[in-house]
Amino acid sequence: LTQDELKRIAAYKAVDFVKSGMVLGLGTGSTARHAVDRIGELLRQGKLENIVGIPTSEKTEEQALSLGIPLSDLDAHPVVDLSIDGADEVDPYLNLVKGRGGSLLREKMIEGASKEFVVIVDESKMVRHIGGSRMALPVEIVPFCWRFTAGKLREVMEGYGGCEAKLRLGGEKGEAFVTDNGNYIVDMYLEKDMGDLRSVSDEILRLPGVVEHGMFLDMASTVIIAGELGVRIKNK
Ligand code: DER
Repeated sequence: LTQDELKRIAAYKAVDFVKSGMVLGLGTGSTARHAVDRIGELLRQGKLENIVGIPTSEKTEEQALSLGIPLSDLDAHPVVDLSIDGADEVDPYLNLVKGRGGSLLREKMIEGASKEFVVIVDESKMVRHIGGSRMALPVEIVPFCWRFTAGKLREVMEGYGGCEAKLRLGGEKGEAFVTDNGNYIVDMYLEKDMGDLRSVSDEILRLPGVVEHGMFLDMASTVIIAGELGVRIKNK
């Protein structure tokens, strides 16, 4: 099975949790894309009705619109019944790293407002400790004096084993990547396991130029893991 087939298997399994009448948080990324496709298909087949989707990115909004999924937002629905989204890393306590697609702020707002948050991954995303895999831990920051804020992030992380902090670049001219919210992203590459995730999170969020980071601590209620040997469902 290819990685994308595993992602689709996990995504379809998560859509089994969807009931007619639900307000759904629609995730962003290559795994969540399969879940949104599946929801659109079931709506078209009449197997699901009265669904309202809350997209976590402009990209997902476009996909959902093309599928005819009725859309709304958190202002109209401050409580979401169920969110389905991918993740970049999942630890044994269901803490996540997300945001390598750049949508972490809207994802965290919508998934934080959800009664249930089902994470869908292929088995390659499972880790012992989040942030330790030399992959990026994304932090959304305001563009104003971004070098200052990146420097402050490096300072904070000195206390947690140190990190490299790199501005995420987009476009062909190598200019800064800009999020749906008009902000920048600094990708932090950590030297070693951060240890106390909650205190790292609090220290990062206290920096004035920081908007949000990609650690989703104690937020997921279920993770669906698709692997070569089948699909596992792990609850909080
Ligand atoms: O950027 C994001 O938050 C995505 O949801 C990411 O965490 C998972 O993306 P993938 O399904 O394409 O691996």
